Amino acid sequence: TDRTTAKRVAGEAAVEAIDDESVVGLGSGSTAATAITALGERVAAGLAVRGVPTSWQARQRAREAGIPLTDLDADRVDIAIDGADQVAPTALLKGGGGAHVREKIVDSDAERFLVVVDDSKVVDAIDQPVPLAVLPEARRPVADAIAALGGAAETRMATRRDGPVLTDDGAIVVDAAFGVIDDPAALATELSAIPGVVGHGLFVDAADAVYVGSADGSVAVCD
Ligand code: DER
Repeated sequence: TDRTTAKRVAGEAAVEAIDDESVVGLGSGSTAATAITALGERVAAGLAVRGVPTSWQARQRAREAGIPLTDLDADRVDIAIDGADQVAPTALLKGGGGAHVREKIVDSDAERFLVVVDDSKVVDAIDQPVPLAVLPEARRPVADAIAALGGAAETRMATRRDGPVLTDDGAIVVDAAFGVIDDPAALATELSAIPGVVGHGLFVDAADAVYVGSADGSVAVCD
């Protein structure tokens, strides 16, 4: 589909920015997956890199792509490539895949953080619910705190098992709807302060460059 082409060309373009001997943060989601595939092809052609996966899924994809793996104890990340659900001028919204806790750790450790998206993700302001990663026993107090901030909290329920979606670290995902978010930095600070919230999907001033792919196969790089 058009979205598939747009995602693929964005991922492939970002991978061209990776230098030999780099430690690469490997993002989660379908757009980052195209970057992992493209990186695997460069590894097969002789590029020497080590990857730090941001999720169980990214690790499996990296292994299938033949990318040697490392971790944050052994290496600092030189460049991270990751997707996003929305890209606004000063913030990203992430967490559609529930990988945002490890993604934020890896993406923020990176010297350079490249975001790869199809053009449907670029917005003037974030207006989708913000995914929170929440310790299960804190669900109700966190929901109350979200309400006190003027938001509406909804626990993300799984479709293929009874019960909630669980992150790789065993947290539940609570989607907090605030409508249009005019000041993502302020909201990010408030969300981080809620006891029991171990991560949220607002990445403020995080991206060093955004690769925006389109259905016609073109890529715009905004940095
Ligand atoms: O979970 C995330 O933050 C991912 O980056 C994700 O939401 C983007 O997924 P997509 O590239 O499959 O749209």
